[in-house]
Amino acid sequence: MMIDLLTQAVPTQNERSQTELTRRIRQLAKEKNAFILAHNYQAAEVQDVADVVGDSLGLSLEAKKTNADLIIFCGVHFMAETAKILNPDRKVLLPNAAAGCALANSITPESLADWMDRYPEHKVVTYINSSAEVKAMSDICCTSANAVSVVRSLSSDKILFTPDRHLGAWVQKQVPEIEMAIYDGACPTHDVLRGADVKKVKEGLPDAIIIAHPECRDDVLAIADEVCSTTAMLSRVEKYPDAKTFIIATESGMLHQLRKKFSDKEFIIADGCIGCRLHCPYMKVTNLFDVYQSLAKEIYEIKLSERTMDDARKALERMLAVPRDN
Ligand code: CIZ
Ligand code: SF4
Repeated sequence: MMIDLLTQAVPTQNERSQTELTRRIRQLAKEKNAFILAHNYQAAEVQDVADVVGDSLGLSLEAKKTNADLIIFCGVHFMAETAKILNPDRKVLLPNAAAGCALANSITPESLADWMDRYPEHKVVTYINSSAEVKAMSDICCTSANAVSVVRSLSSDKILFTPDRHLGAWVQKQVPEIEMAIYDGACPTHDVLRGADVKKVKEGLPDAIIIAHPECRDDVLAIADEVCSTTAMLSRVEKYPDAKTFIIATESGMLHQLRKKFSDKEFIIADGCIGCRLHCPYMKVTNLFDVYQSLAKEIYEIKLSERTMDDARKALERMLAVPRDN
């Protein structure tokens, strides 16, 4: 049966409709006892083939609960690594090996060591968008869903926050009593969006509610009605039962879950141009055929040293003990 599936079609792009690929992926996932996770920023058809869609924290927790033999992580490399660290005995696959993350790549173990030398008294809080090696050097991890609570949970008035400078600055505003040194990385997808772009979209939609991700620049966050992680965006919409239109300042893939959940509301991407700037090339590199191949050939397996996994797991588990902010 398995051989049939592999030799039979693996058809060309034209022959293969998304519906047919989706059917085959689901069939193969059942045969192989595989669990498919997709991040909120993935292409709509990849989100739709998954067992669960969510943010990196929620998906890693889902991965912890499953007893599937294979975990297929449709997202970027650091997310699949996180799932592997939390599930060291399972086979975790990333469907497209080119799915990196410019923000995670902006910090290396060497550059973190350099910052740690400059701030020797500071506790290191590292955003989940980072490599396993960088997590392993950190005191604790955080996501956009728990960053403020994580910083507050430490018994330290000096924090080195890495690698996202916009998320760091947003946290600092909420904890002015803590001295924060903030690394200078940023997500290029969010960083190109300016407050002026969002204001222009809002001018045409004066009643719209603006929801922004904390990886955005502070001029965007300053005009947002809500600032939160992607998964929290789904619940923030419920705070505005009378609002019809929402301007969303994050990667465009997020609109798919919002539109599915709230079919009576309108969601507009904050640069006013779907597929233009708020489009992460790393998140969108994965397509349905990659997911199919990943399952069929069991590629690309995440492999990490035991030592790195053990150290990174300590930073992740400290974070998991802290409740979400949003
Ligand atoms: O943590 C994640 O999943 C990211 C990168 C975005 C978000 O805030 O959900
Ligand atoms: Fe990395 Fe930014 Fe893409 Fe997220 S949106 S995966 S932070 S480059």
